Amino acid sequence: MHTDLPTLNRHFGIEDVLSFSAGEGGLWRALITTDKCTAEIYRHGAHLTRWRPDGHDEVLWMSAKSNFLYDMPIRGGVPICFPWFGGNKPASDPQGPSHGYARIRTWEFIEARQEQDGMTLVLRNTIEPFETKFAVTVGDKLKMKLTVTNASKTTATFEAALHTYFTVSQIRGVSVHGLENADYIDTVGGGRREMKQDHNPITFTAETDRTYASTATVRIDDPGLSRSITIEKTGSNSTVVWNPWVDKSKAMSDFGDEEWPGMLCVETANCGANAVTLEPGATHEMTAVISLARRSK
Ligand code: TA6
Repeated sequence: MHTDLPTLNRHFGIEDVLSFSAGEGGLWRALITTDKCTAEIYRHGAHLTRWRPDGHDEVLWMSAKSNFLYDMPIRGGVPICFPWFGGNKPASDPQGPSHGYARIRTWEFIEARQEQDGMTLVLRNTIEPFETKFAVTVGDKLKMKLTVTNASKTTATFEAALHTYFTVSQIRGVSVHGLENADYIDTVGGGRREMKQDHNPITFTAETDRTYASTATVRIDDPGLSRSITIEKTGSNSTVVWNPWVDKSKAMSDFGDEEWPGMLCVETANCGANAVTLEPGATHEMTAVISLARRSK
């Protein structure tokens, strides 16, 4: 583990491309600037907070009220939910945090490399009994890969999500395509209602909190920003769609009361019935590739 920023910069820094510095709250972060994009990723939670491809608006949404504290999650960007999702903590850890430990742990930068499709950073962490790696490639696309290895001598089960917050112009004017006719669990209000999406795309008129059983590519159409965002994935059987709307936004101290119209979460996940069980020594990979296209208003 690098003990100080000068050492980290000597080891991985690339002049005018990749540097490491103290960000919000003094938490260490990598800043990436290439001809294709700018990006920012924190060591805390291996948390990608910004990705803006050249010629586009910022793609990831961040709350102006986010915490940047060593024992709290960052609100926005791409929180890594692991080794459980939401409140699905194991009986052995009844006080475990919402969405598990990965997003409130300090990860370690272990690799930085310039590739054809962008700048790749790799971070690692041990979250017993798992060894985890998070590789993020930022260019004109965003590629994320969560690799989980069962380092124990018995089978182990986990849930995971790349809980991606997207910037949208106005949630009421956005539609989500690719989940038509898919089964989902509606968890608004803490319930669990088994539902099925009809043949229409998803549109938003109230708090929305749904876990879809789907491996499909999803597209967010945002006429207000004249763009669509496509999320392709592998190794993921769940897609979570979330907007907190009015009341839930007010109930979160790290989420501005008026921020909900400008964000939408579409999360690449394995949760609930799609939790992953690994034999000793086995490895699972989940990837998401996010790309943008311009669309007429
Ligand atoms: O992904 C949807 C969800 O599970 C919602 O139920 C809501 O709780 C959201 O995650 C944020 O959770 P957090 O623990 O980050 O406040």
